[in-house]
Amino acid sequence: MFILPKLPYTFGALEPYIDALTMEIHHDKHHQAYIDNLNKALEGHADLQNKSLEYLLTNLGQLPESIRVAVRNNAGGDFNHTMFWPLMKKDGGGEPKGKVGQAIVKKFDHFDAFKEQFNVKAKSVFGSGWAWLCLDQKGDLLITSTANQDNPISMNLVPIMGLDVWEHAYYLKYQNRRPDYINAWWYVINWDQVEENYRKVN
Ligand code: MN3
Repeated sequence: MFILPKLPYTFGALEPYIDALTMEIHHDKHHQAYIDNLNKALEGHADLQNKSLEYLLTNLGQLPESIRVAVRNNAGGDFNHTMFWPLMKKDGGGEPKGKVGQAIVKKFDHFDAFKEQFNVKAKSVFGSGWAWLCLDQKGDLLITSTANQDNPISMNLVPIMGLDVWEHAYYLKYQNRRPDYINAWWYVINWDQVEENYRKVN
């Protein structure tokens, strides 16, 4: 059985950039629903119930066809949100230091150039999805996006930072203004967590 991880801060911790009610519904309702639906999909599949989310998402082609779409969407939803919560913190923001900061400057020349490219990617997701900073198989940084709850690990990439641009992540406060939400998100990003994710693979 998969269970909902605790939010590592209070619902209101990211105010005024992300409002408390959005955080509460996003975590307690949306994330919980992915977990409930994943557990339901895996009922009767004892061999898959104790696999990790990473295993499920990197072996989608091997799953029984009858549950493949449900697992793709809901294991993806669980994995993405579990990764997303610690990527934010109260009094976050600023520019990354450490190894990932160096790697970003090396790849994109300047932090602002990186930020601009990431913003363009996040704004251009059509419908629901995510923007990501990933490492490719050579260890090079790469900005990409996915639709729905797909995760780059299913495409042989390693995500180290991700931004949820589903409307449920911002609609209460920002309505149709996704670019305003994206701009606000840079004030709560937790670079320490991005650094930790980067160091796990570098
Ligand atoms: Mn979400």
